[in-house]
Order: sequence, then structure tokens, then C-alpha cells
Amino acid sequence: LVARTTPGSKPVIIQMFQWSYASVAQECKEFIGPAGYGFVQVSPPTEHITGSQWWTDYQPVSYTLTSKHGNRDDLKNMVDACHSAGVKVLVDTVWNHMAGIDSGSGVAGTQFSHYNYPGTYSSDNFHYCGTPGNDIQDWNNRQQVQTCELANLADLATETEYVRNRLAQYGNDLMSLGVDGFRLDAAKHMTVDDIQNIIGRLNPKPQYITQEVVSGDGETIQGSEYTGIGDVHEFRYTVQLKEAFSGNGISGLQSFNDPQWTDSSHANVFVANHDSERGNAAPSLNVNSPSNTYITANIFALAHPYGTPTVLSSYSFGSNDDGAPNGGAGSCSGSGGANGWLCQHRWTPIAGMVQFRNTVGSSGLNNWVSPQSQQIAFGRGSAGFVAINNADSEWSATFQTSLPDGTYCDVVSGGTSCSGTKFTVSGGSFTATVPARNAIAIHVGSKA
Ligand code: LM2
Ligand code: CA
Repeated sequence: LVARTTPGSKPVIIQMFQWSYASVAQECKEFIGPAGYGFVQVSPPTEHITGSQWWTDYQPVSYTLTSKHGNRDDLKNMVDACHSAGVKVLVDTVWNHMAGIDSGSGVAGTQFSHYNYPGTYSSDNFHYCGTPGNDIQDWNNRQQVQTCELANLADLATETEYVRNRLAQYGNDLMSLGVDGFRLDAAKHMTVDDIQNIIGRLNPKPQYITQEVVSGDGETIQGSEYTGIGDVHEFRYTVQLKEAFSGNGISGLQSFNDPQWTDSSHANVFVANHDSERGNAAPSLNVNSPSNTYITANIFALAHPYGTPTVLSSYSFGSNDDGAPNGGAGSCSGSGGANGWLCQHRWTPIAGMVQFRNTVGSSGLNNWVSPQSQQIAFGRGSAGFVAINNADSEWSATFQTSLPDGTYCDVVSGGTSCSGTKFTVSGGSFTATVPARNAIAIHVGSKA
């Protein structure tokens, strides 16, 4: 069993979806490190099927570290560059399956068929679960979910010595390059025992693991089963934020303690990931959501103590299948994106809230107020205070706060540069006008 290591004083992860490793290296130096993010999570590094769609990544054909995002040297250079900037690297890792297509060639030249990957796996390394096409048919049948095929993807026999050893060899190869941890793709489709066995073979041990387990209330397989391994994506949070900010109201977001959900110290939470922004895995907000809700929800996620937050950094797309723009070279400009990339991690309110999160640390939630269903405000101990107004008219109020007296810069309007609104706390309160469909946030590191 791997002890979970808390991501420490810089807990925020950025999912650098489809960014080339060379561009992540550059961005670590230029922005991510200085901005105080703790981790980048990069797209899968192994050889995969050919094709322009982003999801070719999720059809590995060998563990050669050559992908559309770069080669082994690019990966190593990125790890070194990010480390120099004080940023740790999480790699999205596909252990559950190989390709979904019948046959083809990989981006490094491997010729494969569905159940045969020369030099890596042959037909006796896969599950044949016995349903038509070996496909998962009953999502409430644990055996099927874990041994049948997800979207026709050839399902590895992860209970066998050979497969466990081969996956651990791949994991250890990443560790040898200095990678700090993993996002385990399709974790729900592997048993806890299988994942634990493979992790047990890694040396050194990853410092952080987050697992993709999509579970609904009452569903047979629950994310909470996987917390002995590491963190778990809590998609019910993603759904709840969408519903709250899109109309239901945000006044119910004070605490997340449904016993079926992953507990706060093991939940990895996000407003959207690469699947949900396309309407897959869980309904979520995305960059096209109305009334600034994508941003206000991200402000909420970075302000509220539940879980470890991930910020998605992605690109504009016409079709769900569209691969990365600009040849995969991530590109930003100032506090925004460039060349088709969105660079959410640079947006003024998001970058401002990362500093808020780092500053408030594990301080508890206090001074909660919610005068109506679309308005909430709360403190984080005596270190920070946020007010979120999801209503269509401005909200003027005097807020009680434990922040020390002083004048503070709003990090939502001014980010990290104190270029926005200022508020003066005196004797445990301050008066502010929160613009419609927007927020304000101050913290002890944002004193004017
Ligand atoms: C994941 N987590 O468990 C990823 O977050 C998700 O993005 C992956 O799906 C999925 N699991 C498998 O790793 C993506 C994408 C799918 C795509 C698969 C495989 O969302 O649309 O499926 O990757 O590339 C595609 C086709 C699908 C086809 C499949 C196999 O869209 O129609 O299924 O390939 O050829 C017959
Ligand atoms: Ca499986």
C-alpha cells in the first residue's frame, strides 16, 4: 500500500491537455513555476495509434516513450525544466488496455493487431470476458466493468504476473526519468488489488496518484474503494458545480460530505477535464458556458477546501475529436491563450486564486453567508475571504471576516499584480460590491 503524500503547500495541478512536452517545459519556466502551481499533468507518453484525433493517446501500442507530444528526451527535458521551476510532473498513464482498433501501426512504427503487440504483449495477455465482442454490457456488473472491453479497447489481464511486471517496468521507466506521479486512466476498469500490486513494484514510489473512477451514487464500483492507492477524481463534484452554477443555485455548496463521495483528503476535483468539457464522463461546465460560470466555478473550486483542485488548460475545438492546434505546441500570450490554445491557467482570476489557495493552505472554512441562493461568501480561517455572486445584479454587502486589518487587493479582478479593486478590512469586517456573475477574493498575501 502506498502512503498518500499530500501535495503540500502548492496543491494546484494543471492538466496540460495535449501540450507537447517541449511547450510544457517552456511554460513551466515562463509562467507555471512563478505562478505557484504545484503540478502539471501531461497527456500520455507512450507510442499510440496514428491519427489526428486527441484520443489516439488512449490507444497505446507499446511502452516506447514516443508519442505525438514528444520523445523520451523531450519528456526528460520537460521533467528537468519543470523541476527547476519548482513544479512536479504527473503523467497520464494507461494501464488498463491497449488499442481499440483491429490493427495498424503506431507512431514509432510498431505494427500491431488488437491482441498482439510485438515485443510487448501477445494474445494470452488479454481478458476475453465472454460477452458479445467482449464488450462491457452491464455497468453494474463489477466483473464486466473490470474484465470486459471499454469502447472495444483490448483489456489487459492485470491479475497476471506477466502483465503486472510489464506495467511496473513501464511505470519504473517513467520514475527513472524523474516523473513525480501518475494519473491512472480508466482505474475503475482495474481492480484495487491489481493497481496496488503494480504500484508495489515501483521504486521510487510515486509521490502523488490520482485515479479516474467515474462513479454515480448507488453504482457498484465506488471511487472510495480506491483511496488506499491515492486520490480519486470525484466527478459528482463536477456535476454538482455545473448544476449549481447553471441554475440550481450555489447556496448548497458549503460542504461536500455525502458518504458515497470520496472524502476531502482523497478527492481530486475539477470544474472540467478533457472528457467532461466534451460532454463525456460527466456533464460539466466548459469555456462556452454562459454568464461567466466557467470562471466563477473555477474560483469556487480554488477557494473551497474540499479536495485537491485541478485546473484544465485546453484548446478551442469544433468537433469533439479535434486534436491539438498549432501542431501540439502549447502557446499563450499575457493572461490569455494564443494560436487556438486557451491557457486557462493564465487567466487573471484563476492565477489569482492559485495564490489564494497556496496562501490559505488547510485553513478551515468560516464566516459562511448566503443571503440568497445565488450568492455565497466565506473565509478560510484568518488567511483569505471570497464572495461569489452568481446572480444577475450586483451584490453590495458588509462581510464579517477574520482577516487582519489592512487594505487588500482583489485577486479576481487584479490577479497577482494588484491591478484591480481594493478593499479595506477594519475591525473584522469590510464592505464590497461584488459585480453580477463574478466574484471577489482577498488573502493575507494580497495586501496592498
Ligand atoms: C479514459 N479514462 O478512463 C479517458 O479519460 C478517456 O478520454 C478515454 O476515451 C478512455 N478512458 C479510454 O482510455 C478516449 C475517447 C474515446 C476513444 C478512446 C480511445 O473519449 O472516444 O475511443 O479514448 O481512443 C475511440 C472512439 C470509439 C472507439 C475507440 C476504440 O471514439 O468510438 O470505440 O476509440 O477504437 C469503438
Ligand atoms: Ca480491465
